[in-house]
Amino acid sequence: DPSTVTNPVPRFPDGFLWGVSTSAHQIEGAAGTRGPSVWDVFTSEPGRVKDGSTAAVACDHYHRYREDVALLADLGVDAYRFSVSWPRVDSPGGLGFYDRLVDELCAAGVRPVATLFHWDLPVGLDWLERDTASRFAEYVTRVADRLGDRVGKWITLNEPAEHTLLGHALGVHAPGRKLLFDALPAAHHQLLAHGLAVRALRACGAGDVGIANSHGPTWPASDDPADLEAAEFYDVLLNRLFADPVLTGRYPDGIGELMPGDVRADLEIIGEPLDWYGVNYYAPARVGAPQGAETESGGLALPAELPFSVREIEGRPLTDFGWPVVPEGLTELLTGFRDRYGDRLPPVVITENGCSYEGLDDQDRITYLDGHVRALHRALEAGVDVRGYFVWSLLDNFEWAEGYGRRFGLVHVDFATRERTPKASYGWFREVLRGQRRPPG
Ligand code: GBH
Repeated sequence: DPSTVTNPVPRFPDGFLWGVSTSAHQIEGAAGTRGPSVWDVFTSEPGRVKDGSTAAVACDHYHRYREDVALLADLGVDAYRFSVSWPRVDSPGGLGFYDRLVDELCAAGVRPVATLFHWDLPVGLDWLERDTASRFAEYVTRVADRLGDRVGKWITLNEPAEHTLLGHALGVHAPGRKLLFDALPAAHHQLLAHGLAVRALRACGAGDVGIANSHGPTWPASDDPADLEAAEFYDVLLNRLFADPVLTGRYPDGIGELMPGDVRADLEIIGEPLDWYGVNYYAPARVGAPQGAETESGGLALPAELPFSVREIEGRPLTDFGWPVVPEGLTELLTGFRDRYGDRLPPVVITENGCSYEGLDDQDRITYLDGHVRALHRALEAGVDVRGYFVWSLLDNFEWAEGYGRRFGLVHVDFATRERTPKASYGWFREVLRGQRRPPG
């Protein structure tokens, strides 16, 4: 029986939050009332998404949310992280869907954790415009007014780093801009939106507010000064540019000067203290000096003119996506955060961790998740205050520019019939959760 845990994962503290994550655009489909998002436009343009697919139906979660909540209840998670679609909320009656979803979750005893932005910006808005930050805060108030009596835990933004890099600098995600360093204002405006949203949530009485930032350790390609410098720059750009202002109210040296507007006043808003800090972890990056040519990392082409190049991490198994499997990178990342940010780091929740593999008997996914849960426990033993762990993802779903070709789910989705089938990893996770609840001894 693949779901039998022969060597049970170590016991996490009481109250540790176990969950799974999804996002609106990747699972819901466009049914019901929902205006278009930048992702609807992007996927309608030829050549943008690998298999030419769109998320018009995706997992049809909009119609099947009851079935999906039943899967969550049967899995035995404490919490479910979903995202609220801004263009849906902007449409008449759109909030009703989340009302029903949240009621269903509460009835099933699963705590709703709501992400307020997971890349599906309403058409007509633009993160290069400062005003989008205030518009976000208004939208957040509308959501919190309606759901705040039942949603206790909030995430302002998902991965502004990826949304800036992939969507605005490299153009491989919506809105498809290739601005390289001119994309930085999109980062600043998202960070400002984060800070304004924290204040808006607090004004609505919300007490448990965080963000979900993507992070991974940066490993220099060698001790050569040119490699060390390139790796340091990459780390500033992808990790610290998003963690420093949120946790310390400051940009890393040299970054504030590149940002638009009155950055000092904005940083006071961006640095609004959080109740917890969400980390999405997938893999470390091996980074060296530029190589005078395009480099490829995990399926992503990086232009030659960037001041760094991304190299292969050797000697590791790769997921179907080509990402290396490095569980101890999670321990390293978290102890590194604790050392860097000290008392300014609030309790940490792993808001995403997972991998793409084919097949229902997904032993590779079990190995990946098992390794990362153990690595997380080692961070806890090393004194990092970790409060939760969410697997990406509950369902196979619309994997952005990869379309339906990458499967991250604990539950398989047949995209012809939308039929759900739990994989071996679903059974494994259920056993882990049962083990955590067993009385000690
Ligand atoms: C997340 O982004 C998204 O939040 C989610 O919507 C998405 O479905 C999920 O991940 C899976 O892609 O250096 O080659 O090892 C993930 C962003 C992508 C950042 C992988 C780190 C490491 C690639 N991450 N990347 S590699």
